[in-house]
Amino acid sequence: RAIAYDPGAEAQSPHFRAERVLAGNWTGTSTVPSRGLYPHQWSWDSGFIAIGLRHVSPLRAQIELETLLAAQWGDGRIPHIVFNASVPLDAYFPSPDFWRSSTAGRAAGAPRTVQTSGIVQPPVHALAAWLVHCADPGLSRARGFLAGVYPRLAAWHRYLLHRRDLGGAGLASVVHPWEQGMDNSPCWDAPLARITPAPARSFRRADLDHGAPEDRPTDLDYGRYVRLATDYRERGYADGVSDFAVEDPAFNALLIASEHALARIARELGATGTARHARAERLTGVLIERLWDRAAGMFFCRDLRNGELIPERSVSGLIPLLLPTLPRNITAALVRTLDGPHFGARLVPSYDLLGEAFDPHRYWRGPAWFNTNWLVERGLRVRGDTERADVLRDAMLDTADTSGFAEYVDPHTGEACGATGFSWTAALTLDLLQ
Ligand code: 9YW
Repeated sequence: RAIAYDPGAEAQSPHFRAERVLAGNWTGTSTVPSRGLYPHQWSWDSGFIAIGLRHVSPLRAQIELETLLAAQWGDGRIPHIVFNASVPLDAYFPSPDFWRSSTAGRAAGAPRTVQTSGIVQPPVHALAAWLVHCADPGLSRARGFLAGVYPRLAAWHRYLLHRRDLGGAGLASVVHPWEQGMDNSPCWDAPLARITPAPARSFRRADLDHGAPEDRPTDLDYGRYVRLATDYRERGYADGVSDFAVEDPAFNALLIASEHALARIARELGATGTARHARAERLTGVLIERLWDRAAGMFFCRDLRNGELIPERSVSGLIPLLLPTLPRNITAALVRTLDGPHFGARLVPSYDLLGEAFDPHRYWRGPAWFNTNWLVERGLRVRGDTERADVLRDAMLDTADTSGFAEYVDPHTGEACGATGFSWTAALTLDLLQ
C-alpha cells in the first residue's frame, strides 16, 4: 500500500517541530542554545544537543562535539562558552572582552584563535560522545570520531579529577555557580553571601533584553557572579584557592557517568577500559561518603570554605540516580524523595517545592528544566523502573511540545518560562521520542 506524502501531517508531529528548532539554531558547526538569549556555543548544552541530534543527523551530532572540543585549553578544561566571532560583543554578557581568554588564560593554555570563557560546565561530554557513536557506529568509525575525541575527553577528566580536586577527597569542585549550570540555585545562597558583589554599574546585563526580570537571576546575584569570575581571571584562571568552592552531586555524578562512558570508548578503541570502570566505581563510593544525607534521603552540596553540607534540596541531589553502582538502599531512598512532598510535581522541579526560597518561575529556584528531568528519567529507566520512567517521559514530551520547547517551565502547570525554541528541550524531546 502506497503512503501518500503529506507535509501538513508531518508538520503536526512533535518530532518535526523539535527537529525544526534544532535546524533553526544550527550555525554550521554547532548549535546555539537559543537564538536571542544565548547566541554562542555552551558546553553542557552541546552535550545534551548532541544526544538528541544523533537521531536526526549523527554527522551533525559528531561535529557539535568536535567543535566544542576544538576550543579545549592546554590544561584540559573545556570552556563553558565558545564564542562565535560573528556575533556582536554586546549580544551577550559576559562577552569575550570580559573573559580575555587568549591573554588572561595563556598560562592555562587557552586557545589563541577562538575566544572562550574561562570556567567550565558539567562533564556530560563523554557520555554524549558514546551515545552519538552508538547511533551510527559505521559513520563514527569511518570518520575516526572516537579516536579523535578520546584523548581530549581523557584530558578533560584528568583536569577535573586533579586540578579541581580542591577538597582532596577525589571529587571535582566548582568555583563559580555558572560552572554547575544551575546559576541561581538556593544552594549557592550561603556560599555566595560571603562574596562582595561587583558594582552594578560596572557591567551591563544583556540577558534582560530577552528574558523577563522576574524569571531571571537578580542584579545582586549577577554582581557576585561577576566578582568571582573577575577574580578567577585575575589569577590567570589558575586553580587552587577560591572564595567559592563547592562539591556538587550532579556535577560529580555526570563526571562518574562520563568516566563509565569513557571506559566503553576505550574498549571500542582496543584498550580494556577496566581501570576507568574501577575508578568510576570508587568515585561513586566517595560521592556517597562526602555528599549523601541519609535523613534527607538525597545528596547535598558540600561547601569547601566551611567544610559543611549545604542543607538545601536541589534536583542536583537526585541526579546520582543515574549511576550504575549505587547501592539499592540509596536508590530506593532517592526514588522515595522523588515521589515525596519536596519534589512530587508533574515534572521534577529544580528546587524543593516546600523550600523557603521556592519560586515556580525564577530560573533554577523552582522551575522544571528538561535536561535535569531527562537525567532523572534516564536514571529511573536504567534502574528498570519503567512505570515511573514512562510517566515522567510522557509529561516531559507533552510539556516540551505545548510550551514551544521552553527553556524551563512551572513544575506544576507546565507554563513556559524563559526562552522558547530552546535547543536542549528540543534535542531531548527527540531522544525521548525514540
Ligand atoms: C546565563 C545556556 C546556559 C545553560 C545554563 C543556564 C544558562 C547562562 O544558560 O546560563 O546567561 O545565565 O543556567 O545551565 O548552560 O543554555
